[in-house]
Amino acid sequence: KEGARSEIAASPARTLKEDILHHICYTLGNDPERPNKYKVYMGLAYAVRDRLIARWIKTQRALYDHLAKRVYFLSLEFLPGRFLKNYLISLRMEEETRETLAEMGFDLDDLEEQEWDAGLGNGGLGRLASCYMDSIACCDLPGYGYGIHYDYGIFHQVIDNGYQREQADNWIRHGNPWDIKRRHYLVPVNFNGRTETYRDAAGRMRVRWVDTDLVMAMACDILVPGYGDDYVTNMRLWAAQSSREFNLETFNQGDYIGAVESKVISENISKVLYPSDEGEFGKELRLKQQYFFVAATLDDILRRYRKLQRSLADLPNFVAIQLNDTHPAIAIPELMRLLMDEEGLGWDEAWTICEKTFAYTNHTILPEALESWPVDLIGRLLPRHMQIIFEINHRFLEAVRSRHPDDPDLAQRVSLITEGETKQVRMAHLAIVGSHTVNGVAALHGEIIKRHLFRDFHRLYPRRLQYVTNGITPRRWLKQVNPPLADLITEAIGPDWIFDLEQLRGLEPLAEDAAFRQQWAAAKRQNKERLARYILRKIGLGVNLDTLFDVQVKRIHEYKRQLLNVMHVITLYNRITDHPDEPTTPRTVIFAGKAAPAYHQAKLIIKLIHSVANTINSDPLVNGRLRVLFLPNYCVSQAEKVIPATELSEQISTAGMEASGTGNMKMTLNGALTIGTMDGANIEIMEAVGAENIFIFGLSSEEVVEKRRKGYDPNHYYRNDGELKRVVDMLATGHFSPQQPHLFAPIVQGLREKGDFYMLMADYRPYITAQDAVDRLFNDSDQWVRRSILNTARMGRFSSDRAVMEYARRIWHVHPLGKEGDP
Ligand code: DL6
Repeated sequence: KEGARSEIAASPARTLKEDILHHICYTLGNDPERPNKYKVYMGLAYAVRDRLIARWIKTQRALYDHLAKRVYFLSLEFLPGRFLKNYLISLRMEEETRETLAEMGFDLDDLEEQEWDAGLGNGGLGRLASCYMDSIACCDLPGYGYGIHYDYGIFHQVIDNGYQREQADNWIRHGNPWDIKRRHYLVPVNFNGRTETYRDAAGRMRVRWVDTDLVMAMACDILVPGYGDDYVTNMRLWAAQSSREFNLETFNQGDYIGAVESKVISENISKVLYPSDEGEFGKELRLKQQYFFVAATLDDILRRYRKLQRSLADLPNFVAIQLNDTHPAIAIPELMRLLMDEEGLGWDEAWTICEKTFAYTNHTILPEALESWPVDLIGRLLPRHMQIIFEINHRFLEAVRSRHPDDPDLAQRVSLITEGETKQVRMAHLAIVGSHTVNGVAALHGEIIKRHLFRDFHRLYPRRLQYVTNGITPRRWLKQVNPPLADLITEAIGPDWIFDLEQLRGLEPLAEDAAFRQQWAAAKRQNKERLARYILRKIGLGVNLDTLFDVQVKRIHEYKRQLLNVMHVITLYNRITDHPDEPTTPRTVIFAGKAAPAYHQAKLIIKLIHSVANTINSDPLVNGRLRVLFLPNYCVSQAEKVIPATELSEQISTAGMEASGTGNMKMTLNGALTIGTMDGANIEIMEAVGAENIFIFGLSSEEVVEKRRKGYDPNHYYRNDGELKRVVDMLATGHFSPQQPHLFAPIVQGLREKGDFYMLMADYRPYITAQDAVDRLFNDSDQWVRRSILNTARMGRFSSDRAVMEYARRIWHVHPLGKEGDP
């Protein structure tokens, strides 16, 4: 086979400039003598893609030669952001490209802005999936991502009079040069219909799914390169296409348009990403999306596996499937269906294969985000799967009852199906029962799922529940986004940190070096300047570079407590206006984030931030010492500008509620100091950087639980803390909304009358005290920078390379290509 293969050159014979012009001419069909930004961006993109494709083909050939076990990462969301710079860095072409573009009269940073973010995810979960794809490629792991090629990604947020408005994000309207569309490769996916039993040729009773509606899944590949070598893998994103078959009856009755219409409707499946990470259950289209991408993916996996000509019993030795949350959990009954109905295996054999193949990651403990689907809906859309789920449940509960006769309620608690009027399938229970490993995403989260969320399952399967602390890719989140700091680090300790982040430890001694501290501070200053220019461009607001850049950027959610941050801002405002002549630590408080379109309280918080900002920014007494701003349309490319400039990273969720967080890691890696609660990965960040280099405050997760159990009284804090009372009263009396004095009443009610579920009132004073300590430290700039260096130096553990290698060793049992013999 080797001999028959044609050699593929990693780079075309043409120079980069010739290549760009070639693509402008022959791919875009434009005159290369008159290039503009868009054409040059597209020409460059195609030139880069050529180089990636060559490497991708080589990688895939090598994988086949090595008969490697592969991991398939199934995720309903990926949040890659922009590709161009990331690809250039991976191919180590950035310098060459800058020079070539300069020669042609263009600037790379400027050109990069031509690219629309690929926003195919809501936030943390999708961005994590993209970091893991990067690390899978960088660690040479045989792995692929699988998801949906949405036409519309996460909505574009605009702010109108302080209110969030959503606009459609048609990210591919100008075409996407990075997509490799496999138009000929269409996988059939069935819906609806009914099941029937029949006897096969051997006389065995079998089940088949018939009279279905057909939709086709078209494969679109987006390449994912490693760093500085030839390894390239891909995400395969499925786009829905109507089947070629018409509804013949309608067609023959002369209703041609009607027949076409029903075909076209099926293409809606991949139209739009659901813009919320929770609460979309019951929406038929969402379940359709889940099954659509799962069915196409499993078809693809088995097609590839069949080429190996091995028995199906061997599948788990060659295939690992990771379920990124429960969104793809319908894969479990789908694999059962394929193995039994299509391949003729018996139940036990098929179930053993499933259990050994799947693993499931839980990303949330919020009850409202735990998926459950009405039995009726699954029964209608996927009748065969509903039968299989019932059977899984039946066998599982029988085993539970016989093993635990002492606990008669246990079966009901762990059942895959809820009792009650509308029976629901609990997808997390399905995922746990059908997987060999279930993992949380940080140490605390791992404990919480074992002790609370999935306690019964932990008892049933004592070794199944684990955790792998999340990680972030150092290529994008330091090298790419922060050139001044990355260059300084490379100058100081060499470039190996880019693929071995633990090397950052080498910076520790330099924290004591005054000259290095100065260079470190200068790099931060450059990033602050860049962000200040961006802020001016986006919202027309000037910011003072000598102020502390205090940043909270993430989805807007009550548990993330942007409101607590606002309460601190109002406290600072009151102090300044009470004592205008007293010196204060000047701050620029920056917010950004999207609220789910139907999440009214979160949207009201966005309005509140704007109202408070308007009042403070226009008060002459404040005189530039405090500025508050909200950057519209938070997305990956915006994060890339904000994070390197951050000095204070706000990670202030109610303890026990943030599964991990990854923004916390990105900011710390870029030299920010954290103010945060003992929540998610904050705890491990504290352990890594040292408690003296981080500002930790507030209730622990056990204290939160204990307080709720004992009966929490938020008004106790209101009555006993003068500053807090004043802040809450200002919200209640319309201080920031004089035209509509009751505008923020729902926020006050949440705090005072509805039980303050997220415990802002209890954490207010500890938070303010921690913020006061921040102020003091920021005034000692030498100490601040020293700690900033130590924070970065100790972040090695939070690389996504470490995380995926943990998955590879402990969960997937896959090896880097060429290292199959390694333990
Ligand atoms: O694990 C990635 C990320 C965590 O860092 C966040 O703490 C967590 O909130 C987020 N979870 C989601 C919820 N999705 N679901 N289901 O995005 O996951």
